Amino acid sequence: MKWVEEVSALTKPSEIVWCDGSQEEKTRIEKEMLEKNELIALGGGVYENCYLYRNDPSDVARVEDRTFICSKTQEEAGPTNNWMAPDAAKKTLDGLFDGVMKDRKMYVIPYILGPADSKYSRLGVEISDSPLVVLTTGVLTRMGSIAIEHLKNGGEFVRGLHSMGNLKKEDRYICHFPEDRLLMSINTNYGGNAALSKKPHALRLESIEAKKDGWLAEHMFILEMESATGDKSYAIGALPSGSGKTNLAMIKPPSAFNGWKTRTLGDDLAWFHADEHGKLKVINPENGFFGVAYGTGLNSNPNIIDAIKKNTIFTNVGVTPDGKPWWEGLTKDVPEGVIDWKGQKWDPSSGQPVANKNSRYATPISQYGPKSEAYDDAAGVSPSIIIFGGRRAGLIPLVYEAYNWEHGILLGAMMRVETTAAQAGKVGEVRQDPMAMLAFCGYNMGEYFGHWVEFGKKLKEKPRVFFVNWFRKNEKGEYVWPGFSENFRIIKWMMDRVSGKVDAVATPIGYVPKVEDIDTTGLSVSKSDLEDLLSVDRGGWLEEIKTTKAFFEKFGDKMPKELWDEYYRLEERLKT
Ligand code: GTP
Ligand code: SPV
Ligand code: MN
Repeated sequence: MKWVEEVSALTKPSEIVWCDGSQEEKTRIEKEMLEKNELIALGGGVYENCYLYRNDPSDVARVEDRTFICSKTQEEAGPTNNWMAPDAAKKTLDGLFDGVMKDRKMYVIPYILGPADSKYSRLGVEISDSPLVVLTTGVLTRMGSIAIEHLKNGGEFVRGLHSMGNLKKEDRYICHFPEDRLLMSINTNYGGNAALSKKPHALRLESIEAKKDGWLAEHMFILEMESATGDKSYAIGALPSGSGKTNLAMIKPPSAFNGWKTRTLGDDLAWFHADEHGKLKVINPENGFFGVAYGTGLNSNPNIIDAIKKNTIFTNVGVTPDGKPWWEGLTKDVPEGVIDWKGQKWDPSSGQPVANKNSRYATPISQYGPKSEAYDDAAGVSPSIIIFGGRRAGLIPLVYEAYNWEHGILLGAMMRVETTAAQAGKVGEVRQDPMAMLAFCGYNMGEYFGHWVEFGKKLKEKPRVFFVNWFRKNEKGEYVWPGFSENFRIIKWMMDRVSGKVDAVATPIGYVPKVEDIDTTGLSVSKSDLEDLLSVDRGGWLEEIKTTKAFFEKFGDKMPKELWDEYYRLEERLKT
């Protein structure tokens, strides 16, 4: 309450609103936004309690160059993070926040990350003048009274201060103060910049806590698989933003895999701990999905299509004349008279898409059909498979497996992938994105790699580590692998590896499947294409690892010896 007073003295709002997370509150905020034309009600006889919010066109993705870690020293933030000295950053931000909420309501938004009764869960409070942030946090976390109850028990909490400000790009800041467990974000209203519970709290700040307390906060999906005989197992995986986590989390096995069931626990974030028996325990800190709409349809992700027909907030999608949301991939043909994501009548000759490529839906997990019952389980689940992967038009095989835990960490740390529309800047540029955490690790990534090594020592039984690439292209620029539900064939191979049903080919980069061990029943990919997708190009890999070596060298003596050892073993195998 003291902090709320301080913030209101600084930002000078017209009113303070304490959020309780109730349905009445949600309805009231929606109504106020509708009246001000900040929300558009969707319907068309299909969508129920669904709304469209249009972000400013200059504010539709995370801005990595405006995101700062304000640790005491630059060394703590490491070479992959933008750094500002905490005092200087606070001075600038206090100036920008001074009086910024004049004539606006200030919302106090308490939330829990993780199942309410889990010992792994964490508390936060965001103060924001954005009603969109209230609605989004209401979907993505356990928000309101339930969090207040936990705060009353004296729980520590992260403070997040956010204002839409004036949306001016040059004055946009997303700042993290690890010493104070404080976040400050201004002049943006886009998801991951403004809804501070998500990337700023659950990853950037908690990754630092996780390092201190011996756990890991990761950018990963969590998937449950159940065989025809009722055996359940779990896979978690890191693919960079806009590279397939949500789709893999919601995968529906192809018809050839009769009897197999898949269910979702989480699509973006995973926190892992080792329990007292040395067992890996993973929870999803979130309570909903903030998924990419563009490209999502019955062909790619049939599981989500029903869930997003109610209680969903869409951002930056198009809208049909009868009030349905629309984006490329939802249906085959563009609807007549569609309005584009900027609110203009779409011009087919413009060459511009109807929906923004980073358009999204925010949907509660509770109303999603194939959710795992374990999503709200305080104890978490124990995955036997860890997947790393990303978008690469060439070189990286469809799938390969690490030789051991340390080698698995190397696979994650070596990740070089193409950028997507999820972050502002150039799309399709290959860059190093270790564990899909480049933009989300709140401290020196050399130490982060070392922490992965240490964490592994706590596990009695380590998950197997795999690397995937669904995005290899042929000379014509087409994807060779059909992807989406067909990816289950590869997951099935991973399960067969874990249970020892199949052996594999040892190559310099790791184990690669024998072509005959990938179930291709009903698949259109030819045997020679599959052989191609699984081939290892030594020359190309030697080039690849040169770039990685230069990247690793940036971390100097923070880079763990175990990873260098694995790196040199890999280099040696490739050369000989
Ligand atoms: P963030 O929410 O930004 O972290 O992204 P994400 O990793 O959850 O990615 P998502 O599953 O939303 O996929 C992003 C884009 O990749 C979408 O346009 C998908 O259609 C596309 N995509 C996902 N899986 C596949 C696949 O197996 N093959 C192909 N070709 N495209 C895919
Ligand atoms: C991502 O970019 O990885 C997302 C969307 O999941 S956001 O939460 O906006 O970062
Ligand atoms: Mn993400």
